[in-house]
Amino acid sequence: TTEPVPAPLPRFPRDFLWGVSTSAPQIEGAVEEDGRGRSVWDVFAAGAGRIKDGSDPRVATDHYHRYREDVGLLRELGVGAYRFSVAWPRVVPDGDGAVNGAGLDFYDRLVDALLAAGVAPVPTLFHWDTPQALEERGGWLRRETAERFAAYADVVAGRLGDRVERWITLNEPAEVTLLGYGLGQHAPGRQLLFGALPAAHHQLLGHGLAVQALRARGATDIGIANSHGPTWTASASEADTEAAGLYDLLLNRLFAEPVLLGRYPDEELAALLPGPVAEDLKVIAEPVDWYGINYYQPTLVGAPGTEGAAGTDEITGAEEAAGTDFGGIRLPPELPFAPREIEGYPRTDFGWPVVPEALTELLVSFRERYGDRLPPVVITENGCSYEGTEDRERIAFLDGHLRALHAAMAAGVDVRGYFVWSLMDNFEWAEGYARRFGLVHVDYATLERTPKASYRWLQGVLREQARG
Ligand code: GBH
Repeated sequence: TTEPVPAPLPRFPRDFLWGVSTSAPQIEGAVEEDGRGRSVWDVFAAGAGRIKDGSDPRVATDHYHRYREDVGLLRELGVGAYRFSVAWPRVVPDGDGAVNGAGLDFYDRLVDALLAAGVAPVPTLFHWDTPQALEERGGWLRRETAERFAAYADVVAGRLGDRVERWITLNEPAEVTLLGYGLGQHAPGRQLLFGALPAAHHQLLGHGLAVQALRARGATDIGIANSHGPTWTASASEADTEAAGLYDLLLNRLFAEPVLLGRYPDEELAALLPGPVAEDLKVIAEPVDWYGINYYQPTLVGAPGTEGAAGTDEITGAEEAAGTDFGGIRLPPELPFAPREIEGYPRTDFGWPVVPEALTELLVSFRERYGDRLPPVVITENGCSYEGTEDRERIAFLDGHLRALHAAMAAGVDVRGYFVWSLMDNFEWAEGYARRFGLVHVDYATLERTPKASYRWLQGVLREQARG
């Protein structure tokens, strides 16, 4: 079959930052090597039935041993930047106390290899791998964890700060709160529902304290990577409008507004949070140099109830009582909102709707909501899961989202960079290795890396953008 020749992408600014993202627990493996401590994901995955394909992150893509090859793939791809995460339990095995020099050495080697390849390192300090020892003392439900996180941030900046310019504090505290502490479908597997809210506050506090620690080490280019997507309302009914508003509050505004505006979006909700909240907000609102957004899809939300709830099409009464299926996540029926199926768009292998224009909508709405309080934006993750190495669907996905991003920029949103999730197939959390988000295919039997069609495509885009 002859494929239509795709129209060239619009031109992005010369200094636009092009990158790809990964995270330590999803790629590194080597979980017991060189003094690394256990993370909540090691422990969670070891529990029966937690990971859908019965796998675990012990080997993952073996990046810890193969990072030189992976840096070669980055160089060949032609990206200007690589977003990876530093594993907290590699650097501070117990989360508190002794620093593991051998763990820091790995990131030191990685950063040097990246710089030698002409790729700017963009470390994220926390991508969900809390040291298990801290979790056993309450994890992010406790204030102490925020303080320990800042101490760890200081250690990493002390070692890498002479070569790293851009830093990211946290990845998606919303997911850790909801999936990890609220619903128990991610590590640490706690099912506290609204009792998970302290984990949101303490992560945000940890972010603010880490910004201060990085600044004290001279860092001038700091951001956070929050997950956001537009919330679409199922109908104009009062019940649906209220439910969608609450969802938007919890998944978008709760994590954006403390950072950008120095306040929580709702008084009642703020009253549920621990600590001297007003004082903490001053720390949380420590200015960032840019705001990172991970975008995957919009969410259509209505009031709970059976009608039209996502995944209920062919479901029996008993299954329905267990809740609705939300992109692989089971939501319990007692939540005050219910995601619905979005009809009329293609879907990824994961079942997530592909809606590029919702990225434009999201960015324009952020600009409208937050005005000049919104610093320059970087898309710190965007991508999709599809099988195979001739991944035309991934190319269409990325092409569509880059056009949507450009449209937001043309509409006046200051966007400085775009990172594809992910460089290579990896450990997709509770899904195990079954979902493939990579530009590079990984054969998990041999750990062989094979660039997919999308990798070649992006390589062409980057060459094209670099010209003229
Ligand atoms: C990110 O989280 C993570 O940062 C990254 O580690 C992970 O590998 C990657 O994305 C891919 O999952 O039912 O269609 O509405 C993603 C956060 C929140 C995105 C839930 C998808 C539900 C899809 N996700 N959302 S849908």
